[in-house]
Amino acid sequence: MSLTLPPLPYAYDALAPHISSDTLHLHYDKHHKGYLDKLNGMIEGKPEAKMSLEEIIVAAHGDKAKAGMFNNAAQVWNHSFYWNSMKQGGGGEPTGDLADAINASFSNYDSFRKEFLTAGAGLFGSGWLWLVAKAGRLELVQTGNAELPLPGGDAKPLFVTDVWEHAYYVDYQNRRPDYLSAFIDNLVNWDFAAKNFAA
Ligand code: MN3
Repeated sequence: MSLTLPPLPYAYDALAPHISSDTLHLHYDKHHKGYLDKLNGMIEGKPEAKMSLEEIIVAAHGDKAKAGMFNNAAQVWNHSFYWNSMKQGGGGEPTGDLADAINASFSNYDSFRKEFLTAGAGLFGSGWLWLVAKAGRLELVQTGNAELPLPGGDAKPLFVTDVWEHAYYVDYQNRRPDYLSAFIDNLVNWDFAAKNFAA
């Protein structure tokens, strides 16, 4: 049985003008689906074909012989998490427990926002910027390439920002900082982050 992609949780033009329909078509239809198709090809006829996506990620992580499988599986998972990390009319300050946790961990929302922008701009090459909850505190975590806070591990992801160039190049060319501000000010889905925080 092969794995399938969850549908994009909104219309292709829902995030415009911050992320264009062209970018979402390219990113979801080509990149995300590309990772899934490669993964399905790799697991066909193997024990992994009977595992969940999360089980494949954990089993292949750190195994050099399964680096390709890990990379494609993690990229499938990361992108699904990324789509849910954004919404139309998102961004701005969170409320409730999440706001309290942001204040406790980063002093205040403005410091959090500044750290987010600095961490995203400072991530060299391709990767992901995560807000995670770890032992009751929130942290911004950068990961390279397909790496992620492992499912079932001690860091629980709340939201993620894709900082691979394909996520922003069509709309922002090399202006990654502009993409990062659009993400945090206009797109981040705090409801999704709050649901993950409470889980
Ligand atoms: Mn991507």
